[in-house]
Amino acid sequence: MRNEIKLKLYESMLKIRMVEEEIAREYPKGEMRCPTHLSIGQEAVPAALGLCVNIKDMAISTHRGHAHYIGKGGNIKSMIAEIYGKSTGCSKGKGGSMHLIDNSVGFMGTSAIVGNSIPVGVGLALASKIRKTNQISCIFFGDGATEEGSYYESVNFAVLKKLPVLFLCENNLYSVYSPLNVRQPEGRKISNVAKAMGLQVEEVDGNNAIDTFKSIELAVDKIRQNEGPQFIEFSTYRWLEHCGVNYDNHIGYRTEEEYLAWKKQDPISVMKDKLITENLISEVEDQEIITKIGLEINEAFVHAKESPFPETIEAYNGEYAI
Ligand SMILES: Cc1ncc(C[n+]2csc(CCOP(=O)(O)OP(=O)(O)O)c2C)c(N)n1
Ligand SMILES: [Mg+2]
Repeated sequence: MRNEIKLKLYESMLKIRMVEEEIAREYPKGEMRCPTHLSIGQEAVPAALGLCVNIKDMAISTHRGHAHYIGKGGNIKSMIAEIYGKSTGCSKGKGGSMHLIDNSVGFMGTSAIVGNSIPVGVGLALASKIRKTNQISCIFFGDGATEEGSYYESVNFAVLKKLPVLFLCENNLYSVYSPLNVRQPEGRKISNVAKAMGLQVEEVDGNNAIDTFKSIELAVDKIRQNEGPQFIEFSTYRWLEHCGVNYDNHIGYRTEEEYLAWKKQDPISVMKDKLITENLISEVEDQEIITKIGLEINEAFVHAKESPFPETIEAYNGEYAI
């Protein structure tokens, strides 16, 4: 893996983390009037995906979609304005945090309904195949979404038609407050079910950004070689509450020990240590990157706060910013 890619991967993860940390700081002021689901701790997969595909390739995501949008090359200004419900937002202020869409970077939408963006992603791949556009469709979803009927129908259709789809399952062990072991039979792996349905599958440590990158790069390559849809299950962990910006380990559905064990494998700190050990970055350079990203984020929040809300009449206009 080229050094330049390692640095880009680190910078992209950092950007995702810093944007969400700023959202977490500003959210309690009550100016972002939509539920928000953060991906802090889960930055490696979205950052890696963005570096393995082209801007014209398509991605589709879920209620937890900020990271995916930023990773895919999304515009931070447009995203923050959207979360503030402003007309300059990527969905013209009508969608909020859970409904981000931006055709200019191949980000085809996110949805609050668990599992319902999966068939849309498969449909996008079918369109790409029929139109011979060579775009691949990347579908982000959580472990919980694999319990939805739409997931099975979508996988079946993608395999049947050998569509250019990359299924990216971010298994963070929880669906809201329910751990996997109260939802799925013990010992049955999500990736094994996917394999049984005809997908080529990989299981990857989603906290290891380099392994994550390599697995996605390989899967994308296979899709481009017309080997059919690919599936990767990433193990990962969200650090904050399911919906909102707080820590919630004290409420009892998971333990502090479990959280700390995952936090120790923080994909960003691990990557930074690696870059320092390999002499690819110094502490000073790291600080420069942090300052640069910080300025960009600051600008985005100022822009969002200064932007107007959409006109009332816009509520009846079904067009999005595409
Ligand atoms: C069809 C449907 N059922 C239930 C919900 C409520 N809900 C919102 S997010 C969520 C958890 C989804 O878990 P997972 O797919 O693992 O994603 P994660 O939140 O862990 O990223 C649930 C059950 C919903 N939005 N839609
Ligand atoms: Mg989950």
